[in-house]
Amino acid sequence: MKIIAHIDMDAFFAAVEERDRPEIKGRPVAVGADPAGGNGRGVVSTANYAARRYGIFSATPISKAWRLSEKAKKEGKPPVVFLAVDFEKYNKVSERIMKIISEHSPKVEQASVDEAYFDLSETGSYERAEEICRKIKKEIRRKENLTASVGIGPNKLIAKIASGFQKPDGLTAVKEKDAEDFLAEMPASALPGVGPKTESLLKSKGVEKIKDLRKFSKEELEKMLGKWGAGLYYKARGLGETELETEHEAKSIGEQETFARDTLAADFIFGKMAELCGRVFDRFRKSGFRSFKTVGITVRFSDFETKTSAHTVSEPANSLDTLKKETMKLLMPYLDSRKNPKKKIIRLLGARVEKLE
Ligand code: TTP
Ligand code: MG
Repeated sequence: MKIIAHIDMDAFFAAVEERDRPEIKGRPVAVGADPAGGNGRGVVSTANYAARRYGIFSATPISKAWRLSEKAKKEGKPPVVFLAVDFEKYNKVSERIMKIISEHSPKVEQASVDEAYFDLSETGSYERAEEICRKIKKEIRRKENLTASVGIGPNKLIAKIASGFQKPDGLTAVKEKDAEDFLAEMPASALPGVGPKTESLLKSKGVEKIKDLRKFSKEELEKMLGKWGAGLYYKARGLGETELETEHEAKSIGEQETFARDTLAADFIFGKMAELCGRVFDRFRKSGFRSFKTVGITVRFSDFETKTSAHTVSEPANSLDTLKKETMKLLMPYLDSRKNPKKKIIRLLGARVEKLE
């Protein structure tokens, strides 16, 4: 059983500043561009929860944030404390938080400065996974004096939506059997990738909630939204990726070779590609990695135009055969009109494997 967790720090930049400046405790805070007395350009990076009650959020124009603060002041409420962004400081805090998480999970994928996915499958139960998440939250509070919200689920999609479900300082676990119900009443925009544009298109088709999306077939969604629509079909049912992309996996092993003479002779090119695959596979075998999921090629034409293609296989692979087969499939279109309509001759070929585990 897969158990994936997602952690997201609460009002991250603002929370760090509040922690470091006891004098502003309890005040609304906006971290971002200089408001310059209402004439500032740029936007708010983030606002703490008190400032959010004034209508100030990430990406709110700083001039508007200033107006909202002035308005609050007139109403006798505390004005907003405006602070500049200190990336260096937040990055250091972020590193320490990631370290805490990695001490409790064998596999961590940092997704942004304040969020990460981590694998808790080894715990074997949701109860034990929750326990570990409570420990992580406690440790972050003790060591960094900050709060985080955590979600636990059968995949990254559910974990992420669950972490946002009870903010701030939340912990929400959604088991696989409950995932569909958990999503049903949420707005379609709760699904990652559904921005304002898609949202209004969906509304015009009568889709408000995630459960409304389930009335459409995969093909209908694809027609409506393009290739990406098929993904939404699965997301609406709570299905998502379970493999985390750790830095380890982001590594790749590749080989390339410039030909002695530029050519478009298929025999020669396929022969070279087979040779490159052999070299890549040799290094892969010696690397200690056990599988690869993505195969990629590079083609440089005689005019130095350089193209790359990659394909991710559905199951982790570990054979030279798969590597050869996939690179040949990627290579073929460069030998004919599909990707080489001007019949340009080739000067260099490369092959690589990625997403190593
Ligand atoms: P988020 O996790 O999206 O926001 P947050 O941590 O401030 O608040 P929440 O409690 O809702 O999670 O983003 C993390 C940090 O990234 C945020 O503190 C500031 C920065 N950020 C920007 O600079 N611009 C943006 O538009 C967003 C969304 C975030
Ligand atoms: Mg956050």
